[in-house]
Amino acid sequence: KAGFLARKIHADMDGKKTPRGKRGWKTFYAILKGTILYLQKDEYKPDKALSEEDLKNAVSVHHALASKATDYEKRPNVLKLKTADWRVFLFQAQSPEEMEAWINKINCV
Ligand code: I3P
Repeated sequence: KAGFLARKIHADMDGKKTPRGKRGWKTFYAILKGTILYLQKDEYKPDKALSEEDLKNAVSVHHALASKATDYEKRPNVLKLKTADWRVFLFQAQSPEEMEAWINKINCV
């Protein structure tokens, strides 16, 4: 599964609220491959190697939980991802259908 997602980092690895200055929304081209959600700055190009930044932004969704972010009302089509290492991300999809598709794919990993 792949497509554009806007990401907001809500909590860091210790489960603590991500500090101000690092809480902004940023759009990525997301690709779910196996148990890894890759977040690339640019659209996927088969021949291009992943940059160091792409690798840093990659998230393991193994034992993670995705759900609709019902408590977040500022943007539509937002899902919440809680990872096994207690990070929390919000991801905004481009439609309600895309949001559902991402939630299902992530939870079926
Ligand atoms: C954040 C940025 C986010 C905002 C967040 C700010 O600032 O403006 O868009 O979240 O508010 O802290 P920065 O880019 O300096 O980290 P919303 O879009 O959800 O309002 P928050 O701290 O209340 O999450």
